[in-house]
Amino acid sequence: MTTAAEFQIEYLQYLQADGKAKSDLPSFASDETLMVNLYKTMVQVRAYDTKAIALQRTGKMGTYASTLGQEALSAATGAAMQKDDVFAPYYRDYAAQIQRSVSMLEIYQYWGGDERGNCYQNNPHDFPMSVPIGSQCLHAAGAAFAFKYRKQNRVAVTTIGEGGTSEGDFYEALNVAGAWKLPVVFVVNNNQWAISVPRGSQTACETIAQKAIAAGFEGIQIDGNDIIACRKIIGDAIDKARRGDGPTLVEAITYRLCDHTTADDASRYREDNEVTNAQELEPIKRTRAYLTDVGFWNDEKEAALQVECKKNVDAVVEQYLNIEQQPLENLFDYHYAELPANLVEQRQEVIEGSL
Ligand SMILES: Cc1ncc(C[n+]2csc(CCOP(=O)(O)OP(=O)(O)O)c2C)c(N)n1
Repeated sequence: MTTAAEFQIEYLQYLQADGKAKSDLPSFASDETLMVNLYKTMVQVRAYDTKAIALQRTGKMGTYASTLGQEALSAATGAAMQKDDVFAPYYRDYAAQIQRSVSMLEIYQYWGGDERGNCYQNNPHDFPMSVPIGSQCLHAAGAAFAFKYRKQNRVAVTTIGEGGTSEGDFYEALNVAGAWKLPVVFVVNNNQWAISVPRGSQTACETIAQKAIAAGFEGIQIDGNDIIACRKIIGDAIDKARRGDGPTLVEAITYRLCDHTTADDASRYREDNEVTNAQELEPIKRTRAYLTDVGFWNDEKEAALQVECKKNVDAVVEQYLNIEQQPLENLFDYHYAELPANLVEQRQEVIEGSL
């Protein structure tokens, strides 16, 4: 017998848990503005995220999906994209969305059950965050096909959890991306849990990254708590797609430090010590240690940033709580370009108060 095919999956980490560099860093790691902005985005999102949970707990928001502990991956994804690219995110990518001019208010509105939050005022191209798991990968592949067909120099980026990579939609998107060499990047947030299903029971695949190999393109695994590895590899994958060299799958190893959503209680299915251990690896502490080490950051700057982030969030909360409510019939207004006759009837009944 001979070997029909061979492959290997590379793993990349630059920053260790203590923020010290493991190997030579890419040149952007010494760009103070770039690195500090990434950090600021992460800290802002954490403040925003903490407040969202408080709003839900006090009955002022519907179910909310926290991004706690996964901020580096999302911040790097947003920073690596260009304005004209298209983002098809799942529901933990606030750090990327905010950098792409989606407002914190719009995200609060969305989770508050207000569909106007999905109609981004300052970003007409990106997709709303996808809750139907896996569907966003097909949207991204479709957008990437359009870019290629129109000969536009744009890239589609999509994000998904590791559990979502068991979905048919995910494999179909990968297949077409590989077959047509589309300018698309698949970023997998492997946060170890899909609600209560652990990574080990999710798939027999040794890595999620190798799923790309079956579709004929490169998959790479990175430390998703390492802002430098995330920015470097996602940036390279986007550049590659833009050059016409096809798709990439980036599997980022993170940990979901939060419950799945506010409707979940993760303490019922995972051990406390697993979470405590994962906290040691979390990205904000690590990035701050790096920035402090290289002289870009200090306690004074941190204190000022915390005040600024809180002020920003308070202002958004104020707007959110005072936003004009939608009329009930609005329930019917966002699903169809043209409402079917039976729903037109029901909508009227809601207006008349008879439903
Ligand atoms: C098509 C579909 N099936 C099931 C669900 C219910 N559901 C919501 S989140 C989730 C788990 C997703 O886990 P993962 O993809 O690992 O992402 P994570 O939430 O952990 O970031 C499931 C099964 C859904 N939203 N859509």
